[in-house]
Amino acid sequence: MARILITSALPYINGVKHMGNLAGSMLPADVYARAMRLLGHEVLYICATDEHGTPAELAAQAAGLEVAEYCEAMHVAQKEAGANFKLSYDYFGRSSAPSNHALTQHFANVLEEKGLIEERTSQQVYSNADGRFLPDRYVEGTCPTCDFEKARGDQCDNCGRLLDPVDLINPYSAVSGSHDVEVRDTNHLYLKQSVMSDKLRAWVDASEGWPNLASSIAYKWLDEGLRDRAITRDLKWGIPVIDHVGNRREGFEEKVFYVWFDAPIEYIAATQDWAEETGSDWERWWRTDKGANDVEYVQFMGKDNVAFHTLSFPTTILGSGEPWKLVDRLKAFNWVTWYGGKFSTSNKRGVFMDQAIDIAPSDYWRWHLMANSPESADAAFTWEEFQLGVNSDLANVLGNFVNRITKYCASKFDGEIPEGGEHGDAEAWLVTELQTRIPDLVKFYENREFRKAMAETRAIWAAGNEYLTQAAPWSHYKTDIDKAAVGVRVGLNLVALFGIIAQPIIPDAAAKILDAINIPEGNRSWNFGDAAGIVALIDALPTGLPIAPPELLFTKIEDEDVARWSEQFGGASE
Ligand code: B3M
Ligand code: ZN
Repeated sequence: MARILITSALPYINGVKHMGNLAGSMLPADVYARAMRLLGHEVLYICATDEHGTPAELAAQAAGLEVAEYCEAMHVAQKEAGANFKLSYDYFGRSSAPSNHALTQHFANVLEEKGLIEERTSQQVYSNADGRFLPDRYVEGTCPTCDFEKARGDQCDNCGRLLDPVDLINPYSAVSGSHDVEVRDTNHLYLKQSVMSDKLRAWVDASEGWPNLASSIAYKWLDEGLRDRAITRDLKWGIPVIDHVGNRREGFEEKVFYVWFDAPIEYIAATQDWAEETGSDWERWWRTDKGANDVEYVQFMGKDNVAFHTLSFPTTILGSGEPWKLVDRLKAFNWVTWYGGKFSTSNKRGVFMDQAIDIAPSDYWRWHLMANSPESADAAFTWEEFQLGVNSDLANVLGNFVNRITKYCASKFDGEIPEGGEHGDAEAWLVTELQTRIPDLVKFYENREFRKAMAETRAIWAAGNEYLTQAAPWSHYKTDIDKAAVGVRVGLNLVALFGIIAQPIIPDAAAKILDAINIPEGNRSWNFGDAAGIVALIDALPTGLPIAPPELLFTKIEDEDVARWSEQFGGASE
């Protein structure tokens, strides 16, 4: 069994995330973590809120709160939103935690010793109206690449290009809107990524199991030539820059580290906090000299985060010369769009995690977002598809199967798994189906091919319905009760199997199903065995085991619901 470290990109602190954010990092990481645990692997799934930088300060200002207070409140809100969606983090930390301060400062000092950080004078946008430097998102203007007029100082939302605020054409202050800005000299620390170029390329060349989306982004940046990047900012909120004796570095008393420098380090710092809280050992997950060589480290993220995870963070890790664990597999996602356009809070387009949970149970969202995962291209969310997926896959295919067979058993076989009868053609057909489909399902999960895993899950559920049509216990009941008993017994074994394979995706419904047919917690893992094991699987439950139909599993989504939600949150009608 393997040891698998999983991280999903740290949700930024400036608000509860929308469903596209959920679908592009945290949810697939959770589904993968659950599947790997079921397969018996030792899994550690770490996430945290990403709390520094200009968006945090701007959002706090808008909320009329001190930034520390704001972050505290939003961390709690995001943690709760994650819990509502059943995200099974082993630890959900904060990048503002003391552990991350210490580790970030450690990395900066080590990198400077190695000659990879140097202090340089640089030009920054200064606002006369605001009396301050304007880092990153504090300044907006026209993108030099695509002419988009509302590009932010750190990144153009239109073409995706990473920017330096001084690159912007016609810049203005995002704080006051003032155009009275000028470029002034100020000192910052620079991370010399350019020096690491060859090492990074060799590492990317050697990587395995990255989807094309991830490696092509890494190569694009390497081919263009890596630029050295400032890793400090003129801000108050953040991790202070210190010297070797722990005082604030001279000339940096008003500066902190750049959010993207400290955020990925939080993956490690959060693991330290987890270890502290649970009395575990963090080093065996992160230090290759302390056992982390055996760890398979998998990262999940949206495509806009790939450059930071394939180039910047690896520069920190590799550049330190210390034995830290690097990512092994990197799963990157495209966007979930809202009817082909952007999610927008201000225009009431799209659903955010805190609203979504009031609309429908988390299982519905989890199923829909995973079945339509933006793996190879952007995927449009629509209420109509949401309705269709929930009604047909969950309610009709899975829900009906479970209800039909458990109710029939309750009414005709005293609610106990019946004995008697022999397997025949229908069972032989079923076994052949399962013997190819179950190993495929496991393989898709192992390869993190989520759409395929969801399609296979659905196909297995559908095979159950086909089996019942063939076995038709209700038509044999009066003439050959043993034959009916076989159909009911095998059907109930399928109920168990369907619940067991549903666990990573729809954990609540899966638990209801497995509870209803009294499957002990210890017997819910994925020990499918080989071909012979799969033969045994369809008749594994002890006869006489009491079962009951579960309470209602899925409520269908009506057309009126779709109409109401479209009006409230945007939809086709706009
Ligand atoms: N906070 C994701 C974002 O909000 C960013 C990820 C950090 S991962 C270390 O764009
Ligand atoms: Zn642009």
